[in-house]
Amino acid sequence: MKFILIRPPVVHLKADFYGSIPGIPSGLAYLAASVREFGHDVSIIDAYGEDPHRFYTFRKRFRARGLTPSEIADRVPDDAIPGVSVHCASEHSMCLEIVRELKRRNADRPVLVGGYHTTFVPEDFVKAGADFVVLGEGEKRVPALLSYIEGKTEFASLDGLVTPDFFIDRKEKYTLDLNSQPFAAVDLLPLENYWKLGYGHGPAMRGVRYMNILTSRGCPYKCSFCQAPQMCGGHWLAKSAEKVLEELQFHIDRYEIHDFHLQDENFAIDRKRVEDICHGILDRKMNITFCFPSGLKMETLDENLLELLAEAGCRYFSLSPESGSTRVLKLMNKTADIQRVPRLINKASNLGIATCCFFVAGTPGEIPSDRSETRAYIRKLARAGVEEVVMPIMTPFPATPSMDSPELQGFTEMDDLCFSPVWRKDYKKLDRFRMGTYLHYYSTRFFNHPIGFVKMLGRIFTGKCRTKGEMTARRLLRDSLDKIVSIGEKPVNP
Ligand code: B12
Ligand code: SF4
Repeated sequence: MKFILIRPPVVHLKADFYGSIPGIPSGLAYLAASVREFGHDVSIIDAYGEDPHRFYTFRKRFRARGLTPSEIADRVPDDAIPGVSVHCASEHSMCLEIVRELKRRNADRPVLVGGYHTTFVPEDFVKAGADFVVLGEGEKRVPALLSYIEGKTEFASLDGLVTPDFFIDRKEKYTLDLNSQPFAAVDLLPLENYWKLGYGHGPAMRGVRYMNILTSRGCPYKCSFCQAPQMCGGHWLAKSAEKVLEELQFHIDRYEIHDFHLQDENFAIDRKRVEDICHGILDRKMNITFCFPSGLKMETLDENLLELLAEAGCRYFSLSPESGSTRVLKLMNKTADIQRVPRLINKASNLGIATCCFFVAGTPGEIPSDRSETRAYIRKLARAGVEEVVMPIMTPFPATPSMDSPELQGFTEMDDLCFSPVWRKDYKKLDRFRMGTYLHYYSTRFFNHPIGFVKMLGRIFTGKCRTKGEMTARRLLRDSLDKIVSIGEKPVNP
């Protein structure tokens, strides 16, 4: 059966300055590989990757990049089953529109929907015309569903599925044996377009080939603002060190890749596995660099492990203290020992690894003294050598305790759930705090690490970026140019 996976264009609120980290859709490529193993003819329409420099206005308030819903539908032949992938809340309306467009073109053809975000809000997609919304991981569920559509299996055997008539909850959450899964089908993606961009999930350089891979999935922690506990049921699944080394070698041999972005939510939970991977990279003389754009858990690191990671080629990682106030960390149900972070940052800096720290402003219950503590803590990190700090403003996500928080009400649509929630009553105050904190961070960095600061400016200029912030500065310049070139595009569904 012909199955076409659709990655929507990247969409974000025009007002959300931070809302559009573009990157290789690796989750989709892993899914495509698994479905292909069942003998289906799988392809991917990567609506962002195919035309990443084209901007258009979507529903007045949003900016989209890539193909329009109508252009996407044009590319789906009548004999193929389309499957729309919805990664995050900001893609909600865009994906509804893609579903509607597909149904307008051919009402009889089943349309599938799945992805991280839809797992929590499947109903809207069914209302828009989707015939099947797959909940959770797709590797087993999509082949089973295609087999049902082909008339080969019974409906009763399906799991984790929403249709106009049924809601079948997931019996299993994150139970896949990752070692038995194929490597991502990145051959179905416009990789050259991504490499030409000069930005990715982790710091990337124009023309330098890199690959996003996942060596593990899930997370055993239960932070109150995060959907991961619901998505993965508290499980953490990992590929063996041997399998990870095989995957790295595959990309080195096939695509001449020497830089990897490891996107795991929790790469280092199993210390022995990390050590085996690092020793394997060194023993096999892979000569690679790698980074952790989704972050490492501070509890899983110490100075010895950092030395080994650096020797194996680690060049960047982020940590998520989230707040400098232990009171706020409790409110978040975050089990983070933030006192160890400055030491880890300092060690990483001495080893030549660039580091980033993530914070969230505006946790319900946060008071001015908490924000002062956070700011003071960030200055401490700046002195320790952290090379960038990122501070989104808290937004609620479906199925998290934060979603019910009275302080986090006021959004009108799912698409408003982004890292600059302009609809929050206290948004202006929080945004001022965020901007002020960036100023504190950069001035402390400038006074304590003037050479590092000047080098940073040099890298933004030359494009040899070490951090996401440097890369983002370049991207914003490039985006401005693209927007000028794209002026005159007809707005879609204004
Ligand atoms: C890697 C990653 C990215 C990468 C790759 C994105 C991609 N499109 O693949 C990049 C860097 C590009 C990215 C960008 C963003 N991301 Co992101 N990302 C992740 C991360 C860390 C891992 C995702 C992953 O690969 N998981 C493993 C794979 C196998 O799972 P999966 O992708 O969900 O796919 C499985 C299922 O969902 C399903 N499935 C997927 N597609 C389909 C399609 C069909 C038809 C079917 C049936 C099934 C199906 O099957 C797949 C295999 O099991 C998650 C965190 C997490 N907890 O997962 C955040 C996460 C999903 N991202 C998030 C966000 C907010 C963003 C951004 C908006 C950030 C920003 N401010 O710009 C941008 C959006 C850009 C965009 N539109 O692509 C949030 C989403 C929250 C929400 N509900 O809105 C998360 C949860 C992180 C977080 N806690 O904040 N992201
Ligand atoms: S924020 Fe990170 S540590 Fe906390 S539950 Fe989510 S993925 Fe796990």
